[in-house]
Amino acid sequence: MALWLVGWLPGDVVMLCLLCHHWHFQSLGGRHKDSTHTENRLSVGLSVSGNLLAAEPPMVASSRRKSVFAEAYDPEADDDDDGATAVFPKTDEQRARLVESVKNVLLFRSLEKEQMNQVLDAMFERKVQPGDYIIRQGDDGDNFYVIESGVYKVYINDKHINTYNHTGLFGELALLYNMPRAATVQAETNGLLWAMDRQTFRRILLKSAFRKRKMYEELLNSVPMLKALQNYERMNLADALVSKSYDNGERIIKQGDAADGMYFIEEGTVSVRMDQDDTEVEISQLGKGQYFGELALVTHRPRAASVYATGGVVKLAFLDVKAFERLLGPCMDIMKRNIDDYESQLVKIFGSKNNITDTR
Ligand code: 1OR
Ligand code: 1OR
Repeated sequence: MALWLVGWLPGDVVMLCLLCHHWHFQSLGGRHKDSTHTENRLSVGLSVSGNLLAAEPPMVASSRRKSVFAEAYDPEADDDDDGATAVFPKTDEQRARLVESVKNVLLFRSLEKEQMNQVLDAMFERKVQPGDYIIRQGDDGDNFYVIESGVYKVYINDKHINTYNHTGLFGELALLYNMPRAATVQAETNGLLWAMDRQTFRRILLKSAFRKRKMYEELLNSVPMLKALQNYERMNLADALVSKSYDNGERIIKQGDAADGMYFIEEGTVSVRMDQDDTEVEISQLGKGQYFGELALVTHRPRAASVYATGGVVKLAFLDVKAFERLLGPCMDIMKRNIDDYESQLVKIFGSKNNITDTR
């Protein structure tokens, strides 16, 4: 028998999925079998503001789920961010290692310098050994972790779903969305982690990170290619994006240039043009929800075409090449298929494959 209740917790907008069915755990909110807690606990599946973070509740809940999803979690209304920020003194050597470890943390990207210093002050070192459980699925969130070294395996309901190899971060979900740990994280090797307590995380990071994820949610859900990503991966992508806007007629990409990233179109249209006999010929127009600039990143060649803003101000979300390589692996096949499409179009328009085929 499955019983579903949908309700609101004070201060947080969460969907409580109470499932009494042999305490069968859903993809969020279950626990790893080695957890020291008793088994007879409720499974709490949480869904927050749209489907960027989707627990997969059973089908019986789907009609109710919609109305809950329409509500937005409001971090402004969250009063979990009072009090002083912890400061852990560090040697120069420790601080240098920490700075190196957090360099590529996407969640920190939108922080001001002062906030970044607070983050560095608040982080503390934790050494781990093979077999150590850092996080157990279903527990309350205490810390958030950035990896300096070590291999860590991630399990949901005892199933291995992810591995971190000496880089990355974990433990952000429970703190961002005020929910139980979505997965278990276990060290495979000796390792070093930098931890930040929940209070500090929420005070410094919650609002900026949450806003950013919310801001890009609609865009990322509207790009068909990104359906190849899991919700969790799309959230990481949102952290990595940088907004850019261009005036009508402005050039965004110049054919032949080296590539530094790709773009998703949030608003407006762009014109793709190729050099042909001393002029530029328009080969395509792209609009909202479409992307460009991926070709040079996939082929590691110069830009195949120029791209201009058309029809008013164009708002774009830029993804740099490093984040592209880290986050868009699961979309590579789709992008390559689109590139095959470019090639056949190229033959139609110019009568030869020109400068695309020899790029691969
Ligand atoms: P947390 O605070 O919930 C467990 O504690 C952490 O595991 C979680 O934050 C993430 O930082 C990390 N789905 C959910 N959590 C994940 C995932 C993940 N991978 C790492 N964590 N998925 C893997 C996506 C490649 C989705 C699986 C359906
Ligand atoms: P890029 O990194 O080479 C220019 O920078 C971008 O224009 C390119 O990635 C694509 O994202 C985008 N052929 C080549 N590039 C195209 C094309 C295209 N359309 C958009 N771009 N063709 C148009 C097919 C409808 C084939 C050439 C005629």
